[in-house]
Amino acid sequence: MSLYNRLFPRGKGGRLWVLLDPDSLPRRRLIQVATAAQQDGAVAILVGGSFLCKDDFGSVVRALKRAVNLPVVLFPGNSGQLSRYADGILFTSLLSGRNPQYLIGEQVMAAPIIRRMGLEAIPTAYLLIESGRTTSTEFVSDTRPIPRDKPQLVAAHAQAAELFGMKAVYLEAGSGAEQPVPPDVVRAVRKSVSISLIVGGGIASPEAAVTATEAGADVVVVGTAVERGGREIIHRIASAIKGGRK
Ligand code: 1GP
Repeated sequence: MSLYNRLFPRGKGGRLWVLLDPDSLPRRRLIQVATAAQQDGAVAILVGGSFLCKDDFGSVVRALKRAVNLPVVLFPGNSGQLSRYADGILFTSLLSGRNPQYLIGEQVMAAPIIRRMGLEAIPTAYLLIESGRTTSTEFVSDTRPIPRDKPQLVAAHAQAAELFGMKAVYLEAGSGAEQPVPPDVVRAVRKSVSISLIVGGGIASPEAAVTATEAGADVVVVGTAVERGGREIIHRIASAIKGGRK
């Protein structure tokens, strides 16, 4: 089965992916969190970050892959975050921005390497939504997020992604965002496109995850809350959103 079909099984919404930033925790803790995530109901592990300082990305991915049976998927902040040990990659383009480096430049650098590694790439529109303060993604990418009170503008970006043939949209408030993506933005995108919908950034409670899911997210991504809160939060969020929209 393709990675895409494993990540987005038909008719099954309400799925939790856990994002691990290799810089945020010692490797031993990353493995513990990934193992706990698997036991507690997460269905995939994303690995990456907009700003990484350590130089052991590949070996972290390999260690995670050895530790869990879940798909381990690259979510790279740039073309340096690649590893053949992953199951595949969210091949993102920062469509909300107007910086050519993150629209196409990093992707051109990465494409031959991804091909050589044999990684399945899932073409994904990455849309940064304003969330209350400057996030690392905003600063590092030197792009402006889309205003959070403009759902139709966000939806237009998602429609452009679908017309390009992309398979998923990732609505991103930014890691540790003060405010997650507003539900009316998620709803507007859900109504406008039929491609898979991923929502992340600032989701730190079962309630916030349910709000995103009810608004139409197929997948909720949680990183910071898992790093801070440990396994209990994984179990609570995964249970709360299981089964998707009510
Ligand atoms: C960040 O969407 C992810 O790229 C997850 O965000 O760390 O705020 O959960 P958090």
